[in-house]
Amino acid sequence: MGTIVVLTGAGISAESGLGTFRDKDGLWTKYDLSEVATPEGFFHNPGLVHRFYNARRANAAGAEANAAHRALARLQRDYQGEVVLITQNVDDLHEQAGSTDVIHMHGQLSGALCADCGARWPAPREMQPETPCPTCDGRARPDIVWFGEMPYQMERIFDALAQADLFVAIGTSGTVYPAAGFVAEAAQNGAETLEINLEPSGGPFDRILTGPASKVIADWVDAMLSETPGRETRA
Ligand code: BJW
Repeated sequence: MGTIVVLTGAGISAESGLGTFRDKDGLWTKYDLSEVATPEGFFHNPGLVHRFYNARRANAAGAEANAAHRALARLQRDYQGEVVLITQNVDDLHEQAGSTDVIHMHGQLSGALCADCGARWPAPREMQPETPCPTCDGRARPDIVWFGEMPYQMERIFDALAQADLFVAIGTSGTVYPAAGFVAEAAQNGAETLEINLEPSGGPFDRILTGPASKVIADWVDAMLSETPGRETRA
């Protein structure tokens, strides 16, 4: 028992048909990240950025949670200790699988944010440069954390990393900070660290399980729940 902190990345949604960023055929092989994932890119060409995120929103709307998302929801529900779920993903597949209180540190496709007054509201299916902020009539942007911006809920994340007995990174290449630094932070605080990935990212983990998330996470969750016999509430 204890506190498990799980960090997920694009790899967990890959088997749901959502592309990763840095794999072969990943999004950053087709788009220039400085054009679509920075505030400067948005101010320079808001139409391009809206088209990029409108397409991502449409893809995500058609995607279904996979066995990996469902296994993590089962862990959150049945594990007797605390499970803190942090995702870098902007889709809602963890929630679709039944997870609650997910920390979306890089924002969500379902949200809109005013670039002028900071108001937030549910994103329409399609946003355009002309989409007005309902509060101040200013410029609407996707509620996504771009390069150079501060990820969300960092205080809560660092509190969780300080409490962690086990830190697990799933399907993330460990190239984007601050998320890439969580493993070192958790280890420094005394947590055991585990990576689950198709292939090792090269990060400083104590243990690594390789293979597709849908299979490896389901097996790992089974093992975690069977370590505390009699405490699992559902088969
Ligand atoms: C599978 C699988 C399967 C595939 N099963 N696995 C120099 C040094 C250090 C830092 C910086 C620096 N220069 C600039 C920075 C900071 C910058 C940064 O880190 N840059 C690096 C590129 C160097 N970071 C920032 O600007 C962040 N803000 C910030 O730092 O604020 C200051 C701060 C200071 C101190 C404390 C706190 C804050 C903001 C970063 C915003 C990232 N935004 C993006 C795009 C927006 C979201 C979106 O459009 O979706 O977020 S970039 C993109 O990368 C996206 C992702 O969330 C993020 C991480 O990607 P992820 O998830 O790891 O995906 P991939 O594709 O890289 O990897 C997929 C993995 O899955 C692979 O490992 C596969 O093997 C695996 N896989 N199939 C299991 N079936």
